[in-house]
Amino acid sequence: MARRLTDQQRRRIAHHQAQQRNAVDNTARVVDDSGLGSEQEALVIAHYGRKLDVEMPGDTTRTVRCSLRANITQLVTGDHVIVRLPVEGSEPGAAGVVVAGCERRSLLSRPDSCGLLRPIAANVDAMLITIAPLPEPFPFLIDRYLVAADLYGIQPVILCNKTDLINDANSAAIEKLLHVYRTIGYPVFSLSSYDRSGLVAVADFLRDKISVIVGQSGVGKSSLINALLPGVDITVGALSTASDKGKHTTTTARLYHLPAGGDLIDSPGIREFTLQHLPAQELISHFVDLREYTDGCKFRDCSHEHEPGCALLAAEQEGKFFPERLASYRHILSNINEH
Ligand SMILES: Nc1nc2c(ncn2[C@@H]2O[C@H](COP(=O)(O)OP(=O)(O)OP(=O)(O)O)[C@@H](O)[C@H]2O)c(=O)[nH]1
Ligand SMILES: [Mg+2]
Ligand SMILES: [Zn+2]
Repeated sequence: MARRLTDQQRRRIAHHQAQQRNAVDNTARVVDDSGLGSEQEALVIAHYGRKLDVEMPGDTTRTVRCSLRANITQLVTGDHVIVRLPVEGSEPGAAGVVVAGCERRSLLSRPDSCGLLRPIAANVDAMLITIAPLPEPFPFLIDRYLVAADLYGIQPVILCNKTDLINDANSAAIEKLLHVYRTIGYPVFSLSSYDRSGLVAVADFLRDKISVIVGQSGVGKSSLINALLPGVDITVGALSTASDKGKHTTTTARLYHLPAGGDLIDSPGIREFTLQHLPAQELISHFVDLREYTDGCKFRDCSHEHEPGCALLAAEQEGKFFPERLASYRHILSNINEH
C-alpha cells in the first residue's frame, strides 16, 4: 500500500524531528555524575511519566529504571535512548539516567484530556487491529484505527481472534467484514488464542518488527499476548465483569520480546486513541480506497455529500468501493466535527 504524506504531515514530522534534535543538543551535562557509568544505547521497554525502564541491547534478562535528565522531551516505550547506568557497587536499586533520546522512525500519539498531543509509543512498524465475533465488531472503529495507522505511517493488519466462537449465526457477518478489508488490500489473519489455530502465521508476521496491538475491550488482546508469550502472565479480564468506566484491565504500556522474533507493545493508551486532533478536511486522505476519487471532485472544498460533480459520489454510484467505508468516513467525520 502506497503511503501518501500530506504537506501538513510532512511539516509536523519535520517540526517534531527538529524538537528531538533540540532535546539532544540541550542536554544538560552539569549534573552530579558520580556513580554513573559511560554512555551507552538502550531500549525503552516501559514508561511511567519521567521514569523509564530500559534494556541494554542483547540483554533482555534485566531492566534498569532510569530518570530523565532535564530538558529531554518525553520519551516513550519503543524509543532508543542514550543512558548512563549506575556503576557496579552502587546501592541496590540505584537508578540510571537517560541523557538523550535517539531519532525515531515513527511515533504514535494521542491527545490527552487537555487536547495536547502526547506520544505513546515510538518506532512502531505494525498495528494489529484485533476484532472477534464477540464483542461484535464496529466497522467505524476498525476504520478509525486504519486512519490512524495511515496517519502515523504504520502498517495495519486485521487480526480476527476467537475463531473458535464462529458459528452458523455469526460466520456470514464476519466473513463479509473480513472480505471488505482483504479486498482493499489489508493483510487479514484469523486465529484463536484458545485453541492456538492460526497463531504460527501471526508469529511469523510479527518477526523483525515492533507491533502495537489495538482493538475494543474484550476482543482478546491480552489473551493473544499470553498465547504468543508463554510464561508472561498478562491479566485477562472477563467480559461480564467489565465496569462502565474501567473496562480495560491492562494499565501500563510495555514492550514484550516475542520468542519467535519481533516485539509487541500493549498499552491501553494506544487502544483508546481518537482522531480529534486530525483536521476534518484531511480525514478522507487516510481512507486508502476512497482518496483517489476526491481529486476528481469539481469543487476543491467538496464535502462529498450533495455537490454536483462530486467524483466520490459518482464512484459510489458505479460501485467502485465498499459503501460501508463511506459510511464509516461520515461517522468518523461527524465525531471530529463535534469537537
Ligand atoms: N472463545 C474464546 N475466548 C477468548 C479468546 N481469546 C480471549 N478470549 C476471552 O475473551 C475475554 C477477553 O479477553 P482479554 O484478553 O482480557 O481481552 P482484552 O482485549 O485484553 O481486553 P482489555 O484488556 O479489556 O482491552 C476473556 O474472557 C478471554 O478468556 C479466544 O480465542 N476464544
Ligand atoms: Mg487486556
Ligand atoms: Zn466530492
